[in-house]
Amino acid sequence: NTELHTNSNIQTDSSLLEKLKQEAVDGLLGISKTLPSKYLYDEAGDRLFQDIMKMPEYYLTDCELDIFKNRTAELSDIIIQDGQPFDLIELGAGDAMKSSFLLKHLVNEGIKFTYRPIDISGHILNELEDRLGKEIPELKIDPLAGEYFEMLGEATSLSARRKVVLFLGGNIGNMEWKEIEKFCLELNQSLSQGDMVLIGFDLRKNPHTILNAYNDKAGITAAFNLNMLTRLNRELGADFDTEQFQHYQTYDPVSGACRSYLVSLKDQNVAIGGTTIPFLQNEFINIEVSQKFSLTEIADLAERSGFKLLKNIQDSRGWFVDSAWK
Ligand code: AVJ
Repeated sequence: NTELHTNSNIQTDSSLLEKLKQEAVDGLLGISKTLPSKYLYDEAGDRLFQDIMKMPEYYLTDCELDIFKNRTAELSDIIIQDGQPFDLIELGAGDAMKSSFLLKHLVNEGIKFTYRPIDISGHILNELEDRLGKEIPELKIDPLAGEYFEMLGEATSLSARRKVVLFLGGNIGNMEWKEIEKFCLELNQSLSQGDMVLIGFDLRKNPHTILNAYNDKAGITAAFNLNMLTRLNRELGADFDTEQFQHYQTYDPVSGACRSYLVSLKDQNVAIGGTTIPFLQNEFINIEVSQKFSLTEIADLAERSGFKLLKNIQDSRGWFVDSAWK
């Protein structure tokens, strides 16, 4: 079984590189240039995101940590349900900093479950498996490297047990609204009766608080975004001059969308995977959206995608919510 996983992961790695090339070139050839934000997370990107999470301005991690540290019993009560063994699947697990509090609690209670972290970054999954193996030796862990739904399908074919899917960190906000709706519908369709999801949403709040979290003075977020270009240089042999692109951040309280862009500082050509991409001065690349939500929007979304909202658990400031749906 372990062997089978290793093999399928190696295959996934080379097809992921092909996909990176295709998606990057397609995004840059469009009328409005864009790059998929999931590609921010290479090894350097993972490290820069760790730095972002340590910034005082970046409240999201503290909020969800507050929930996972202080409301652990409530979280596990919702998740355990009938007491039968289940699979705890985490989409975009990253370093599992928040979920590890829940994992420890479940293990301490003697609950039978397998933790299946799914992440696009095989690198971070290896580190995670090593670390959790030491921190929680009794934990059954079985990582899957790749895209969410492909790996969710794989997880379904590996076992018929009840599934609890974690999608934390406000990662759902990295999609446009249409994609969010499609994602939730697809999630609902790939699950069975009795399965459930726990989704972390960053809530609407003072616009200054939100903008500051993505526009830090030290320039860590800027470096995080510019690293995407460095990654394309390294992995696809592109020739972006990162000095000639500038980070620009916006938050629109009407739509709740917080967006980051890289602005070209001059007319320039960039070669990428055999294609030349022309940039005009001040032309921008759309890098990332971080959507912010109201509780009403979340309840509507659950209902429209066929879920029943079980419970909302918020941090003490009411800035973030983990929403449990069945
Ligand atoms: C990891 C998607 C939750 O959108 O807040 C942080 C990524 N981008 N700063 C977010 C991010 C810039 C982050 N998520």
